[in-house]
Amino acid sequence: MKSTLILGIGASFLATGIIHAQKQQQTQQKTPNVILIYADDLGYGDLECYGAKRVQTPNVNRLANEGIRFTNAYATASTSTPSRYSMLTGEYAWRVPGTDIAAGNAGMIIRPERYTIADMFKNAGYATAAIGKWHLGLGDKTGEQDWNAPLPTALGDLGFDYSYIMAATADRVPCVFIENGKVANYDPSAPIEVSYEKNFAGEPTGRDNPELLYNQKPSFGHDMSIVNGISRIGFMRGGGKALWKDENIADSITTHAIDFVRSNKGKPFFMYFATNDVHVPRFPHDRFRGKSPMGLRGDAIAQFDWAVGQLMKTLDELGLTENTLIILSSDNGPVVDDGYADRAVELLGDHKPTGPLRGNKYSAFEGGTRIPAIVHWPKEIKKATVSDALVCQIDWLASLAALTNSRLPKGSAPDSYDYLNAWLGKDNEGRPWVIEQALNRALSVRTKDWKYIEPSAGAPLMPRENVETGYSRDPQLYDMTKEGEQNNQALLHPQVVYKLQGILAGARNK
Ligand code: NG6
Ligand code: CA
Repeated sequence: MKSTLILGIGASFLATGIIHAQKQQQTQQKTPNVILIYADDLGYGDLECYGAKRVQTPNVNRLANEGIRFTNAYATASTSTPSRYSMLTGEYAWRVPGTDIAAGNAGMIIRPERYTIADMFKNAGYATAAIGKWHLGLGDKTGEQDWNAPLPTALGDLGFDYSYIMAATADRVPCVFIENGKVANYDPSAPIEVSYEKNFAGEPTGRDNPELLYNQKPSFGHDMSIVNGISRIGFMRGGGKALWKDENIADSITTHAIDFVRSNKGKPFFMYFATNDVHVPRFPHDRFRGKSPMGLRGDAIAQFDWAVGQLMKTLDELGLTENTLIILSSDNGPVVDDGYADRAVELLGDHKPTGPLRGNKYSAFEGGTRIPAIVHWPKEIKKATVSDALVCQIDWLASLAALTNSRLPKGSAPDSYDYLNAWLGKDNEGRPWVIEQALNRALSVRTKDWKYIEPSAGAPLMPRENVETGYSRDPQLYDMTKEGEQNNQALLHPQVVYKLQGILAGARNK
């Protein structure tokens, strides 16, 4: 009797202990949820908290006011595919052939065996998702996808439990969402065919049938298949009910992101939320038309901000805001005319998409790769901090692995280092150097004081985009403590050039 009583008390004590521990785990779950909000072509000067005056971005302002805003944060490249490749794998894209701007029918660029940031989170017990723009290929081989069947190589192989993505960009076919490796809302009455080589017999194109372009016309390029009254890059036929409507892309991906958060509110989750905004064709929903005096480009920024607000609202409602680490950034710098006649140039006014920086998307100059970056994690970081630390997206993998106490497999993420303290505002230095990749694969290296751009072939101007590339056959050295990239000082400081060339050579030969 006595012993039973003791046993009974012991058991109930034990049970209370377990319940208590479970509760604690729920309320004090140590490792936070992680959301990467990855905008497309959003520039250093495109947000109010970075000085924009002609567009309002209240939801991003909130993240900056409650978190850390970085002034020296970098994407690894000035275009999408290499930036995303590097960010998700922790390996510089310039080490790997076939990582330049991908066609919509490219095969999967990140091979299934490669360790990704999603693998890391999955192994750490997180639910994982990729939602929005993908642009890293799908299926086993370029051009050989059967879009009417499950794709053999998709994001499930890369550590993402759930995915709802656009295969490439909004201006590239196929114009359908892919959910867990299958076309979403697949329409069996309209089988999908895709080619980047030739048109399908009898199908109209933007070049031959401009009268069919009822939503937007190209300013250059983008004159192949017509979907939703907008001509694109590449040819496609079919799709039917599965074809997206450009005005609903932000709504679709935001809704799927919210659903993912809601259905995983009880466990830690990692979500890569990659918006289509503000890439071309810019075609925001009617609700955002006229939100800025800058026309569709400004309205697309407002739409991006709205999507951020919807996510925040969901986290607030679920009580998850406090322990969710949000990193908001962009894949590369901005460009104003990227090939559609959306009046972005005419309506720009005195808005400066790159803020004070020279160059744009595609460039070796800072405008190509220095991007907005904001970190929000109320539980751990100081409010309204501005950090000048030198940081790069290549380090997200190793830094977030440190956060989750993950050990990375040998040989994985070779270029990613743990700069968690810099990303959380606890270290104001960050990296000793950052490497930036331009469209022509020229590399630059930035230190706190200097920027070196290696010599490369290529025109100094992309005339259609009106973009200064920063390409030159001469080595370029700029003093970053003063005027930015204005006066080439390479001849004045040969020893600095030598040192920075050494950093590049060291990274290349690693
Ligand atoms: C360019 C496209 C541009 C954009 C870019 C990729 C033309 C004329 N230009 O080739 O519109 O799609 O590729 O942008 O086709 S990125 O942000 O995805 O890298
Ligand atoms: Ca981009």
